[in-house]
Amino acid sequence: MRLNNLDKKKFVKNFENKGYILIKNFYNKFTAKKIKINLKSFLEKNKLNLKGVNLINKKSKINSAHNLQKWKLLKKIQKDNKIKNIAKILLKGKVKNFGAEVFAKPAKIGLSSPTHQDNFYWNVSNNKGITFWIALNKSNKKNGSIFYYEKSHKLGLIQHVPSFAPGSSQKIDSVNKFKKFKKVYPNLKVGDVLIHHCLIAHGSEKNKSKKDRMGLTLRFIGADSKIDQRKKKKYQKSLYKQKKILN
Ligand SMILES: O=C(O)CCC(=O)C(=O)O
Repeated sequence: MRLNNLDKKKFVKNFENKGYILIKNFYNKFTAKKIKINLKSFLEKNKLNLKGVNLINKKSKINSAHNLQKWKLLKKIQKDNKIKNIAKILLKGKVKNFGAEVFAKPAKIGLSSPTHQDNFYWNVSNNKGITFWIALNKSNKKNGSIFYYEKSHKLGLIQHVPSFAPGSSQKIDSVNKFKKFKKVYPNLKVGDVLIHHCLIAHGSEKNKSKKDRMGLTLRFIGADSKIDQRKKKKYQKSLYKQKKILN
């Protein structure tokens, strides 16, 4: 995507106002399909010894995987200027790669992600962080698309509580806070990309439909961003406690 100065201003303004932005046809269908086939094959081969993977249905189906470092194609995608330039525009300067995840959400059994803000997990001190959510299947309200509370990033960081939900350990306890915010379920075609602010409240519902709903996420933070170690320790303690209770 090429943006001239005027488009850039509009693009950033839109993102900053709503807390997310949709870029249609970011990847053509052919490229998106290639990414999906390659990722699925990596996941199938490695699902039993991959760190941070959530399996369902007697461990045969992946719901989500939170550490894709060993996936060879990932580095290429992360370094692609098409992605990086947009991250630099939205974060207004140099950026650091902050990992990648897949939310595979298989048909009929895909789990929900409770409402949360990414920065409650990330602990980035200046709230300078974004996620690219790349649609590898069509995604809509029926098959558990991501939802956003539009403009909710303007509330700042909100207290979370343990969710005990696999793959999404913290949640905002009451969504009453968002009564005045519009809840949107963007409709995505294969290759479309959503980009969201690390403070926007978002989540997704179960996939009860017959269609898989796979999204690959790439995360970036500002090159000058620091991780708040005190908050990170608190978060890790909560994770550890939840794991102990669940096991
Ligand atoms: O894809 C989903 O269901 C949830 C994704 C999510 O929470 C995220 O990208 O931060």
